[in-house]
Order: sequence, then structure tokens, then C-alpha cells
Amino acid sequence: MSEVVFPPLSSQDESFSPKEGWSVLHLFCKGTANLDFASVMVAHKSAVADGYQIIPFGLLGHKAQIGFLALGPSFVRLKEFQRDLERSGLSVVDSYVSMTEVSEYASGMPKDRKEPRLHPLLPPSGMYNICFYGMSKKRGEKDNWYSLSYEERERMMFGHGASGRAFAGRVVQLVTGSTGVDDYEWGVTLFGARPDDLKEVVYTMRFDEASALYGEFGPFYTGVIGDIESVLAASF
Ligand code: 76R
Repeated sequence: MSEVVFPPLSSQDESFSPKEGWSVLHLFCKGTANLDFASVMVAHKSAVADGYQIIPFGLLGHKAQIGFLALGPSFVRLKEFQRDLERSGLSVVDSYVSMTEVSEYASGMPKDRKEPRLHPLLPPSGMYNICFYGMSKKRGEKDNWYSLSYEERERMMFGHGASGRAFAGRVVQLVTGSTGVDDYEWGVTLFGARPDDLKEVVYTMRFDEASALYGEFGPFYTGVIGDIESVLAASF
């Protein structure tokens, strides 16, 4: 039998980048006794120098101390960023893997509105409160989103978009697709001008048909975004 030869793992190999959009990794970490701030900063700087966006945030509560939203072309480079953080003495206690996408209900949007969905510039200016959670649409015996017609789903998603737009200037959503790659179907990252904007938008949407009947949610993480030095200083 001939031996299978694997290529070296490389972030330049485009087979590890989505054909459309970016790779996304949310990392939720705690500090270990070996935590080295300088080396976390080098990890951050080196990913940014490679053209990746890294958004650091200090997390509130017991689930984790510091979080990073990392996005860019290659899953390999995101993996290396994770490795660099772990070598710096951070322990990853939770995470989420996803990809940017244009929702099928937004596929009719003009190109200039789709482009920022695929390649967003984050965080949105003035919105430094962040929350994250996984979300799926229910596949129950009675309420099964995936057995509805496209027209019915589209009608509900238009309703969802309309109630979302009432939060223009206060909340921006980043919905990244994760069906088949992580535990939920989407990662929902919300950026809010004020912490209560996050609470209000999620509460309001609980009444949208699409969420009231079909929304299923994972654990929530909430934090505050800042530059890497101040987020480290606030977290440890
Ligand atoms: O992209 C667009 O702006 C078009 C309209 C739109 C789509 C297609 C939109 C707008 N969303 C879309 C898709 Mn949303 N969103 C959530 C949550 O649903 C909940 O109950 C809570 C989680 C919030 C708070 C929120 C906010 N949205 C989606 C999808 C993917 C569905 C699919 O593709 O099948 C999910 C899972 C989801 C969840 N949404 C908006 C908002 C807000 C504030 C808007 C206004 C536009 C914006 O700020 O980007």
C-alpha cells in the first residue's frame, strides 16, 4: 500500500479558508499561574500583523475571565493564535467555531450590503459592550423550523430584521454560521452601545415569531471590549 503524504499545515493553504467569508473563533479563557501578559500581547500583535482582527474583552462572572473574538481567512492561523494564548498561560475554558455568512434571507441584498456581513470591521464604533451565545432553530415534533416552507421562514425573518432595525445605532449583530462545526447553528455576537441595549434587544426579540417559537439558546457570555493592555489589567 502506498504511503499517504500529508501536506504541512499552513495558513497560506487556502483549503483551510472558507470559499466565501472569514473563519471565526471565539475563545473564553481563564488565567493560570503561568500567565504572562507580555506574551499574550505578542500573540495578539502577531495575529493582527497577519491581517486578522482580534477583539479582546473582559468577561463578567465566573464562566471565564478574558475573551477573544478572532476572525480572518484561515482556520490554521486562528488555531495558531489559540496555541499562542495557551503558551502564554491562558487556559481556554470555552470556545466557539464558526464562519461569517450572509443569511439566505438576506441573499437578495445588494453586494455592498453583503460585503460587510462577510468581512465585517469590528467592533462597530462606540459599541464596546459585547455578549455572545450559540443559537439554533428548533426541530421539534410540532415546531420544526426546517419543515416550514421557505416563504414562511422568510416572512418570519423579515419580521425579525424589522424589529432588529429598531435598535439601529444601539446594537449591531454578528451572526456567524456554525451548522456542522459547533454545537449550535449560529454564534450570535451582539455589540451594544450600553449594557442594557443588549438586554433589551434580546428581550424584544423573544416576542418575534422566529425566536418565540423556534429559538434555542446556549449559555451567554457578557463582557467589555477594550485595548489588550487594559483588558488584561481589568481581568487579572
Ligand atoms: O443582515 C441583516 O441585517 C438582514 C436582516 C437580519 C437577518 C437575516 C437580521 C437583523 N438578523 C438576521 C438573521 Mn438577527 N439577531 C439574532 C439575535 O433571535 C433572537 O431572539 C436573539 C438573537 C438578535 C438579538 C439579533 C439582532 N439573526 C439572524 C439569524 C440567522 C437566521 C438564518 O440565517 O436563518 C439569527 C440566528 C439571528 C439572531 N438581527 C438583525 C438583530 C438586529 C439588531 C438586526 C438589525 C440589523 C443589524 O444590526 O445587523
